[in-house]
Amino acid sequence: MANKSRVIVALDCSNALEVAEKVADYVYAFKVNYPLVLKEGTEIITKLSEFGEVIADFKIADVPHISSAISRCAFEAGAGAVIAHAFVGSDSLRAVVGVAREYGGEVYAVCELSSEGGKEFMMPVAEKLVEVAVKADCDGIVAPATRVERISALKNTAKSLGRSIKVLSPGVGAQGGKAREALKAGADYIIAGRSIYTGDPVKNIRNLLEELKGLD
Ligand code: NUP
Repeated sequence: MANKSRVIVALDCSNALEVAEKVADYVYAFKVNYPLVLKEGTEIITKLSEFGEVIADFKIADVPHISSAISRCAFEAGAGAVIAHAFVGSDSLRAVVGVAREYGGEVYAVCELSSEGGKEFMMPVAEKLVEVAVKADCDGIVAPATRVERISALKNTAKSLGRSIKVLSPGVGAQGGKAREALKAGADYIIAGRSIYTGDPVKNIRNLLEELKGLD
């Protein structure tokens, strides 16, 4: 992926292409989710890929052959990475990684959701989910910017298994997480949606990058 900044913009807005064009020079990648793709079709991934790398956040969580098929749709459309759920277990995750490798793509596994509900079922088993992700050879995990201590805990879990994995961290801005804190806690990239695309996206992302100045 291009290495322009450590910000991934979640394009959960109807004017995704317009926003992407405006902020392309400031972002590491774009992330698309179901609301946009269900409305616009996977062609939106192809169109967005002209402005930068696209991560398809389909939170893939099915039996292996269906998880593979979903991943293939994303990569065929031009995605550079997909997000899958780790809780489905090693077989599905391995299937997704297998498809990703055919396309030279990456897989990130959700280990703990950033929302409050993420504490109910995921948090108690998140370390175990990191282990599943590492063993399935995922490129990284998704961990919450809303609870930055969990970013360091989960990254350290991977390290203790002998793998240095990338951490994508959503929950910045509208969900209350602080980008700088998330990066300091060990996130490699932060994901921000509403706090960028609401209002003036260029002004918003410039302000965010200003906040992050001085971090490597
Ligand atoms: O734990 C997660 N939390 C989260 O918000 C995992 C995610 N993939 N996301 C996604 O990040 C969510 O689906 C949305 O696309 C984006 C956050 O958007 P915002 O809260 O910054 O607007």
